[in-house]
Amino acid sequence: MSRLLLVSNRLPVTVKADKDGVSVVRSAGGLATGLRGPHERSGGLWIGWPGDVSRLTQAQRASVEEQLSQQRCVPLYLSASEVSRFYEGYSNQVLWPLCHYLLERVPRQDRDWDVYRKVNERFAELVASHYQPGDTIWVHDYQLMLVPAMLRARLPQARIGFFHHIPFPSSEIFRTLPHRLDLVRGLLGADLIGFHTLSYVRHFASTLMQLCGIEKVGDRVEQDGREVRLGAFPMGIDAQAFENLVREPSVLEEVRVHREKSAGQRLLLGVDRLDYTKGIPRRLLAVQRLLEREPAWRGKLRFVQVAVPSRTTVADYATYRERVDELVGRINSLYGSVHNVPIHYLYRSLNEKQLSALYRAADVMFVTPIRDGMNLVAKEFCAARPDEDGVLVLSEFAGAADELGDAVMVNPYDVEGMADGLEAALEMSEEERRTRMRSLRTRVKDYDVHWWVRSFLDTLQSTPTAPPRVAPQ
Ligand code: ADQ
Repeated sequence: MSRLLLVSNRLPVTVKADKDGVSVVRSAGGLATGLRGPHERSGGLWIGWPGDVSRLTQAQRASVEEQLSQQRCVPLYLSASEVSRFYEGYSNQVLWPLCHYLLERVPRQDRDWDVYRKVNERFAELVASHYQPGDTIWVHDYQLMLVPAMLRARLPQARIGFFHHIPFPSSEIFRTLPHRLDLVRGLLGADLIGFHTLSYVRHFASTLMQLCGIEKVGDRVEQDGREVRLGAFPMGIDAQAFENLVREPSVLEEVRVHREKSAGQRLLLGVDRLDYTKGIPRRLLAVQRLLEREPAWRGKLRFVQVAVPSRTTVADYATYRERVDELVGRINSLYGSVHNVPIHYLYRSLNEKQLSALYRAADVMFVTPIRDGMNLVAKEFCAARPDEDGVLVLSEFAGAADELGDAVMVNPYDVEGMADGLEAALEMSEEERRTRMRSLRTRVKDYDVHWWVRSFLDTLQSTPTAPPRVAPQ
């Protein structure tokens, strides 16, 4: 196995400082878990931003560096202005809404491109300085779309992969970006460009045909005498870990408490980052609509919506939060009683055990993003159901919909249709619930995060590297 250099905007760690000193704690996220094995086995490095360390003393900073290096992580520090313009600015206020088809959220002034380019350049420089011949480089996500070509310029022979974690939109959307061509050329520096679904591959292929004048693009394209491969690699989760968690006695005890609290009621669950792509307001409206048109369900539904605070310094997220708060208040005031309310809204993060207990206790999991690259929550819910019960209601605009065909599929733009889907889920027979859940679980377990890492890296390893350059005579 060749040495793996992983590159992502954030390192898979959190730096925690308290009176006892600083510690660098590994993150539990899907990407971190899936890549941990190959990262350690290959003796490679993970390069990225460790988060804000500006308040640390010199000595604390040195301790962070030491701990990072023990975990084979290489930090790239971002200044406050880079965080605001590269991360919050171009990445999260331009590329994020655009790739999720929300053109009206993209600022009219094209401001932060220069810093996006500059930070991508800094990443490429740092990666190149750690590169050894024979290494495999794997770059992740939309914050670093220019890095592959910047690396190719520095390391013509390197084997470079890129994975795009969010949707790649229709070429008609993508072409509205003033810097569309730079971004596409940035990606084409890679040997393999991976997406979650075939339709994202197709959108990228039509973008190439439209912007670069390439006549026909299949699963590979010629670029500067090199072959660039495109492929769909749907990301999975660590299914076994979720299954193990929900068999733990402490988790089962929490499941029992949730069920007791919902006695006589059905437990519906929503779990998301508080992000405008996740479709929380429309989901709330669908619950409201069901209560409005079917009085029999009033007092019988307990909808727990957990939203983890996210990108809180971006103005659009603050407005979105107010909208969700307002809707929850309105629905509860309309359909609550002195004894209970239909919506239980938690604005916080939960740990894995709390999350798994909720997944396992829920009757219906409501995952209704208006667009989502994949959506791992939908898969986590299935993995957490070894009892083979529970119904997944899933947006057809989540990448996961391609794989999880046994969910109750809904269009998140159709509130009435979502209320129908919710009702169908609530009324589904036990036999049908089990048949659907069994098949969902098979898919989630067979195509887990380890499969995803293996299939991407195997394909990348099999791509021909650039032919050696012949030095001029
Ligand atoms: P995200 O948009 O963050 O990821 P998702 O795939 O659902 O979306 O992953 C969210 C993760 O955060 C899940 O592992 C979930 O358990 C956790 N989480 C969510 N709410 C939580 C809460 N309240 N408390 C604790 N944990 C919570 C991006 C893309 C997705 C793509 C992934 C991976 O937007 O489409 O699936 O990357 O490629």
